[in-house]
Amino acid sequence: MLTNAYLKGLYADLEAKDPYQFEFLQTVKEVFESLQPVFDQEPELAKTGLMERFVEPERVILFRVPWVDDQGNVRVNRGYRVQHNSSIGIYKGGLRFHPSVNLSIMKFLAFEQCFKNSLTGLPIGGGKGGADFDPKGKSENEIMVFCQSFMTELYRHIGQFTDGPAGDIGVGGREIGYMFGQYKRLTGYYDGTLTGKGLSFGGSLARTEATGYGVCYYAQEMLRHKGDTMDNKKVAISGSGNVAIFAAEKATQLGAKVITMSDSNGYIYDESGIDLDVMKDIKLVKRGRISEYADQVAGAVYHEGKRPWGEVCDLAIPCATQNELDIEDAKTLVENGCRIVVEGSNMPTTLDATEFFLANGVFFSVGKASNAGGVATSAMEMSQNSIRMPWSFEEVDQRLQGIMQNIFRNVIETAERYGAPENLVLGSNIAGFIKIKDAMLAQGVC
Ligand code: NDP
Ligand code: 2IT
Repeated sequence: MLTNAYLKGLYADLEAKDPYQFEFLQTVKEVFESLQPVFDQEPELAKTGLMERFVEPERVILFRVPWVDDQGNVRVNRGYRVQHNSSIGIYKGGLRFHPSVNLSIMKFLAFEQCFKNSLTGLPIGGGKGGADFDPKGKSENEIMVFCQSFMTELYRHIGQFTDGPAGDIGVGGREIGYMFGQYKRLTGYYDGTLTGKGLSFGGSLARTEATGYGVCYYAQEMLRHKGDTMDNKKVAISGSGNVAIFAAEKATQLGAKVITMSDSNGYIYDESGIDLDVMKDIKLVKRGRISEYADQVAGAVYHEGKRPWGEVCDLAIPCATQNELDIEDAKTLVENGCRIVVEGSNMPTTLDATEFFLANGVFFSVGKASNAGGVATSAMEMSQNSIRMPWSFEEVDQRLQGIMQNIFRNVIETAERYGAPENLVLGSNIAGFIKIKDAMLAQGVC
């Protein structure tokens, strides 16, 4: 609950100004609730106008994306780039192509990205972008044409010293390739502005795997903190995209059994553990639907229109989208004995479900900490591009593990220091915030 008068007042102002920006208001509320001990201890912070500035993006770019489909029809989508905060580094964050994209979703993602990027310990500020374009059912040519049109406006707002986009939902290696090609053509620069590039043109080894692997490295730290390991754990994962697939791969390598994965149509349950070769073939090669898994693997069951949270598991790792785990799901998970929830997607858990987990002793990590391995590896891709020297898979993976371990240590120690031991929500938000606060104060009113 918001009790600090300054934060409460500011939240009320935001709510009055943008009552329909539900996702943005949701993340601000979660963050403000966490930051209360800081503002209670340092009331003079209120006089700096710090939070009034921090909740406003430094810049929002909203643009038209016209393109021509295979039938010759002119189509128009909305493109966005929210350059939220550059106090600790260039704006950095992914691009999402999904029909649900709107200003609220872009702002929530950009705001979360600031905390996440700060937690990595690397010099990156926060941004996010995308379009309300639906890649599903589009031909290869339509995807390329859309990406080129999107970049034809975006290129003037980005750069290795200003703003570095990457992938997110609906944007993977294929789309980054098309966007990089167009960026290079328009600017003449061959540089590290875009990350998640193909390995033959400046991409980093282990970037594809990094978010999912990082989530599991973080889960490993959480388990270690409890004197436990991944070995023999039953893991429920949602999603079957980039984050979900590589979270499932690393969890399996660490000895766990992944029993569920999903897409927006339903989920599959595989008692004997997901066969990742089959899953990758369906999702990464054929771009098919998850229901096909049950047709190919004996014993697997497909549940149409349902989410996986009703299955008995030790760990739940949501890796699909925002608000995909609600209060009813949270109650079911707890009832079924799930004690650890590690967010792979951004803000998958609703606020009341988050509160329920914390109140019921679930060790719960917010995505801005546990999924930070993706953006951290993007920053490593930029480093390799700058020094014009690629690192080996092992080197990047080692650094990624170190970064995830450091984030966990920072988060758990911060939670302890602010009187909320093991509250990883509070620990993540405060730890991410402190570096940004110090930088913003040092740089004056700007
Ligand atoms: P992908 O597009 O590769 O995969 C997204 C997955 O989530 C698909 O299985 C998709 O199913 C499912 N999904 C998307 N929207 C919905 C919805 N509304 N309801 C149910 N399922 C849905 O994206 P990523 O794996 O890259 O991203 C997943 C999450 O992780 C996002 O929250 C993203 O912001 C976050 N993230 C991604 C990072 C990255 O490096 N890629 C880094 C950090 C966080 P379908 O195919 O049916 O749409
Ligand atoms: O949410 C995220 O952190 C991402 N989509 C990755 C951002 C990046 O710049 O790699």
